[in-house]
Amino acid sequence: MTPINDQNPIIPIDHPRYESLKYRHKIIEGMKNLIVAEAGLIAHGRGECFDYMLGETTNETAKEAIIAAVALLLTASNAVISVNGNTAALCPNELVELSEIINAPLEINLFYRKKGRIEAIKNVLQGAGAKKILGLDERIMVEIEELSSNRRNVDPNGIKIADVVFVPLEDGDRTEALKKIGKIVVAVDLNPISRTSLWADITIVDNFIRVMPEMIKIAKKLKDADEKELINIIKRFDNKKNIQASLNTIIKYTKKQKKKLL
Ligand code: PTJ
Repeated sequence: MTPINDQNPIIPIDHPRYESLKYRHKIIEGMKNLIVAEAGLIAHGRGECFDYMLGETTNETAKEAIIAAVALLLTASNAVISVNGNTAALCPNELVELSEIINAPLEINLFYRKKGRIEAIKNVLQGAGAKKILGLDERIMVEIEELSSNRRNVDPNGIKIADVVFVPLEDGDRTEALKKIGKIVVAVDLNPISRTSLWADITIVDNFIRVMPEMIKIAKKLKDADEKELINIIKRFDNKKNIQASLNTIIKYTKKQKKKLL
């Protein structure tokens, strides 16, 4: 069996954890290429831990949140997709495709502003076909005063004027700040009790790598739906109940694993 080599990750496809290792190595490679922050590796590991406890599948609860999220993004006047290092390394093609289908621009917004990262992320998105990327021109950026981290610097044509902001894989401060300035927030976070999850209007508790293809599929389906139908989907969705259901999934899954030990 070919070993997993950190320098040249050749992961045997019959490895029981092939998928998980494949994405782990995308994050490692991303860090070497400046796309991912060093802390992005830790964030990814934290996500993996919750994914284990959710059974590493997109369950019905997550699907409900995904449908509501897409409906919300499609009804927005100015939706924007916020891109950080981890999301750019994991699913650049899907970010570009979703952005085109829902007509929401991609804005690079980073917590760790190491020199060269914006450029590296821009390149990976352009390589995936992105034609327009916001958050690139330092000279025009404006500040969100409610936020003290680097994420306060936003594009005047993107997050600043957006009514709905999609923040996959996020740190809690910003979601709270975005809520305080009246934005509607859609989050993807495997941790159902993170501050982001609790503050967001719609929280998709699932792995970003599974969420993106599912969102694209649903967006293609709902794109031509009439607004009334989309609004009904949004109205029927209850984020608190959905998060509770995700926590129940973790409890059930853990109990099932426990029983296997008896
Ligand atoms: O690229 P930057 O500089 O903007 O930095 C990005 C990171 C991710 C490093 C930064 O935002 C950060 O430190 O985030 P946190 O506070 O670690 O939060 C990340 C959240 O995403 C955690 O709750 C993780 O459980 C969750 N998470 C990690 N990987 C995934 C995930 N959720 C969904 N899908 C994943 N693949």
